[in-house]
Amino acid sequence: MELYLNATSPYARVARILLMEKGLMSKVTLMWCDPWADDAELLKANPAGRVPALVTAEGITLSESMLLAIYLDDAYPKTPMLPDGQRAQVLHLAGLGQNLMEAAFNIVIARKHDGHEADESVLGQRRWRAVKRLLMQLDSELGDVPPAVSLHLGEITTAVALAYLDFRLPEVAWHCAYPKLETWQVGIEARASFQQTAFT
Ligand SMILES: N[C@@H](CCC(=O)N[C@@H](CS)C(=O)NCC(=O)O)C(=O)O
Repeated sequence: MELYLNATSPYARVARILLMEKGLMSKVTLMWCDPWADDAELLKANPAGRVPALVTAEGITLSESMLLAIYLDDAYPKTPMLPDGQRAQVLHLAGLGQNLMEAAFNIVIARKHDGHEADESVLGQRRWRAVKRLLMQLDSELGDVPPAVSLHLGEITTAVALAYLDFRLPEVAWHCAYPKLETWQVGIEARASFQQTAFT
């Protein structure tokens, strides 16, 4: 398999962590690229020009981090990331994490193109309200959950989204507002798959 990625994409980090947690890294070549530069090889793998993109061992191209997760669990069932019997709960958490990632990413991209004034636009304010509501909900759901023994897609997506906030929007300072959520996050971030994929 080939995984197209860069070091700053939260979506690509989710895909890489999935591969690591499932013990599949020896089957994957990491194809580092700049998705913003219309990289020709990336465009072949994903005409949208977005990372992550995965080329399967059979040469089938896949995009969208959540779809990659579904494919990987189906093709390589060992260490499932969408375990049977917990699927609704896992997908629920993955949705919250993905929405947090999306809101934060859109704030960052809007700022990159239009400056910090973008935060004041109708869409910018809507994104910020979403970030605040999602953090509150994640704290209420995860604040008392003990650190995971084996990770699932919901935990990976949420922990990467929180790490992305620290990386790109540290002013959110969610650690102070939600110390119990911070304890949960610290437990997940201690894992080798998170340590080895830290944002740079
Ligand atoms: N929904 C997609 C989002 C992927 C995405 O937005 N990736 C960004 C990097 S964080 C990208 O490649 N952006 C380049 C572009 O939009 O042209 C997923 O879950 O994989």
